[in-house]
Amino acid sequence: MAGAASHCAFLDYHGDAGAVWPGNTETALSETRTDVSLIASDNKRVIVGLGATGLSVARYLSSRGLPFAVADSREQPPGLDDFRQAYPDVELQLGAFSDEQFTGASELLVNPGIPLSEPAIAAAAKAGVRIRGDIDCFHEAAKAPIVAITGSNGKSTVTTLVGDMADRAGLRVAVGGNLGTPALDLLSDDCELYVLELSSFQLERCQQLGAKVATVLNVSADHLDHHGSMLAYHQAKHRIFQGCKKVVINADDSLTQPLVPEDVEKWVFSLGRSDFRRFGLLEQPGQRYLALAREPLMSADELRIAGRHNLSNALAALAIGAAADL
Ligand code: UMA
Repeated sequence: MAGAASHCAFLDYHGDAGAVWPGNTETALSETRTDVSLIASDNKRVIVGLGATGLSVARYLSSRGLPFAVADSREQPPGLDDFRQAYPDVELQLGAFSDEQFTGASELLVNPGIPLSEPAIAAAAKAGVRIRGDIDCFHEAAKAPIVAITGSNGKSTVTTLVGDMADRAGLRVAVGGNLGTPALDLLSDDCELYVLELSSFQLERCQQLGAKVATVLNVSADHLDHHGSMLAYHQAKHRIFQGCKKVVINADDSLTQPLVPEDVEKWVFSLGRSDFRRFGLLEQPGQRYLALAREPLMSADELRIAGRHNLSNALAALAIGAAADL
């Protein structure tokens, strides 16, 4: 059960585990800033931003008996009715964020739709509050391997293809993330493989992932209003490689090259020639094949998704499938 709002003293971590708003504790905060981060107890998690992700995080924390509160800067955020119905006793603060609201929390779980540069969140981070996202919760709970896919273009197509391939391979697979179902709502004890599409927004606040296979399909300028610069966007995307076991690289886009240790297994895809551990194109008289090394796998004409970009998407899915042992 989610904890209801607590009225115990702000620094009393032996009190009940209810969510606490530090609204009346400015004096205590300013006098004991160090103590606040030292006692970073488990009882002051705040979900920032409702929407589909916030609701999934609420369900996740609630299912584990972890107390939380919710803040959303809109008066009528998406998911409000569902939230109120499911968690009538959980503290919910609607309206503009303030620094005081967050600096006393132990952890903020921030919706991907909210930039981390939001002043109240930035102030909390500066004050030592842990900032995470739904994908961190997913990582700590998921028992099955994760295939993690990001990129500026094609990530939904490739995620869907890999999900279908895993399904055809007979695995109990769950597909979602930025695509459709929020990652936390996919969690299930009998799942054998998770295939996640992840956005740069989700990745920039993700502290751990540990995917079995991770890939950045391609990188071109996107969401720069959110990230502030191409460098920050690129860095966010590459957080997908944190702790991964195998990587899939697009040889046609140098911005996808990960900085990972030598011993991390690497698979490659390219619209150029196929090679060892490289899915590519094999030209034969009158025919072009998607291929691995010298082995033709299927005729490019048989592909039901049209366009050169989809040839690349299909090759990416094949490389990910091979890396994932499908
Ligand atoms: N909010 C605030 N303050 C703000 C901004 C937002 O409080 O300044 C609140 C909103 O009131 C709302 C919540 O935060 O309650 C954000 O809602 P949302 O609808 O933006 O987010 P979710 O419903 O949680 O959807 C998110 C993803 N949205 C974004 O990243 C913007 C969805 O991706 C994703 O499918 C979903 O989680 C499940 O994982 C959508 C998307 O557009 C499809 N993604 C971008 C893309 O693909 O390019 C990244």
